[in-house]
Amino acid sequence: METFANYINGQLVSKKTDSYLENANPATGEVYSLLPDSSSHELEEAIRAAEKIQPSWEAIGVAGRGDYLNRLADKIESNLDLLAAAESEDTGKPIALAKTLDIPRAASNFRFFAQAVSQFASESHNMDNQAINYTLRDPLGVVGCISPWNLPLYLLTWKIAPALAAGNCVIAKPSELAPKTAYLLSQLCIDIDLPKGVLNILHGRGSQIGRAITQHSKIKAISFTGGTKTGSEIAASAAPQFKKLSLELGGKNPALIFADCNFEKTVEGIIRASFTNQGQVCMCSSRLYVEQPIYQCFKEALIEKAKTLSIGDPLTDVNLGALISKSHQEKVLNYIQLAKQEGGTILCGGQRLAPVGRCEGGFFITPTIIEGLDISARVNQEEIFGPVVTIQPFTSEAEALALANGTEYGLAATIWTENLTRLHRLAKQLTCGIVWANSWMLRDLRTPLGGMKNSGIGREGGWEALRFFTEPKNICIPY
Ligand code: TXE
Repeated sequence: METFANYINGQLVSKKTDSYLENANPATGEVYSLLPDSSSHELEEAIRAAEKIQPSWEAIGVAGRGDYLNRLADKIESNLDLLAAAESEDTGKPIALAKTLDIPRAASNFRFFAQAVSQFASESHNMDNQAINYTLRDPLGVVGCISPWNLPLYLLTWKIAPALAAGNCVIAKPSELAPKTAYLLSQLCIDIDLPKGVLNILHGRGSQIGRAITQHSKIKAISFTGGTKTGSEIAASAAPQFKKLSLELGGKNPALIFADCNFEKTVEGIIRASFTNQGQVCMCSSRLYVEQPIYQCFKEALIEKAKTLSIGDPLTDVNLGALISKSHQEKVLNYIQLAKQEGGTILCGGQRLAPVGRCEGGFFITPTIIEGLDISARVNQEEIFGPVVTIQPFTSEAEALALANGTEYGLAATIWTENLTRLHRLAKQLTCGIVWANSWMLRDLRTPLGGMKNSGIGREGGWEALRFFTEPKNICIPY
């Protein structure tokens, strides 16, 4: 059995007591590793180390910090196979996806922010020739980064890279459901001699170590990606201390498909947007709205394509792997049952799958398309976070827009049309943080990423992330 350790003050620290959590491989259902069930004791140690080193981490300047981040990126790239295999083992995702998306993106996160911080500038304002104002942007000190299980290393590094680049020291908590690549990252930090205490990685339960991080008075900001319910708990516990908060939460993302779309390209795009990573990406499309004239043929083409998707052992060449856990599989299956009770028709999929062989005990669900549900149905309102989409026709642009905006979430939307004027018109009116036209998950790391309404507050990416992880101070000097 593999046993992971925390990374505190530059060292791998095993728990002294026997309080460890079990970690399963979702593709087989078997427990294969143990992780520390950390508590406030470990947190205090990590905060002491982070506070001690922070002034010198800030003092080495952007070039010095960028150098460390670039070295981490190099290490991630040279360990691509190891990290991709670990991510697949921990999450059940196809290894090819980990190799082409998760791990390369983790390296890019470090490279991007190493460079971005060297260009990060503050404004100055000439005040009618009376005075000059300029803004200093200092690091916050010690910050907390809490990340989920769906894109483990990708999202962990998306937070720690800008935090470190801006001169902060970090207490990071990866998801207890997918801790392995974070543990491997600590080893890479040791390999590059990252100064002790700059980054600390504490494993364990959200309700214990996660909560302790959000409540600790020495932690000045929390960057969190995860479920909306958890986000609201974090907001409530951080508010009395006026901590800075960036919350990237759930989504119920619409796809608006117009009759003038590029049909083939749209079918391909919607399949990818719906089922990548078993639908466990907060940006995944989950509500498909199709213009009436092409509804029937689009639906048929989509079902046909969904049925060709291969699903099974993530170490083989498959389109879909396993869902993260047994309880998550149950949750998704319950939503499929609920869809039937709410009057929906399952057009394809909707079943638990038990592949023969090694993955017999894994948590698989076939790609599912559901028709006939009203916008008010719970299945159309609540985040399912699995390979499940609903499909419905619309007859006018106004109706499409009302449906798209008709949930409490506001993360991402896609619009599929060749009409540029319509595209601009709709994009402006959608109440969400990101709109993709004729594409999905095309990501430029300079752009703001985040959601409106129950999808969170704040934005990550580019200058937004560097602004979040710094405190602006205005200096006013009369001429
Ligand atoms: O996420 P949690 P869960 C959605 C998705 C999923 C649902 C629940 O719908 O079904 O959330 O998933 C830590 N204080 N998303 O329960 O609990 C936790 O340990 C501090 C959307 O797995 O939000 C983990 O590290 N931290 C999503 C992280 O929060 C706490 C990605 C996320 O876990 C905590 C994942 C607490 N009180 C799930 N409780 C997205 N937006 O991409 C938990 N944590």
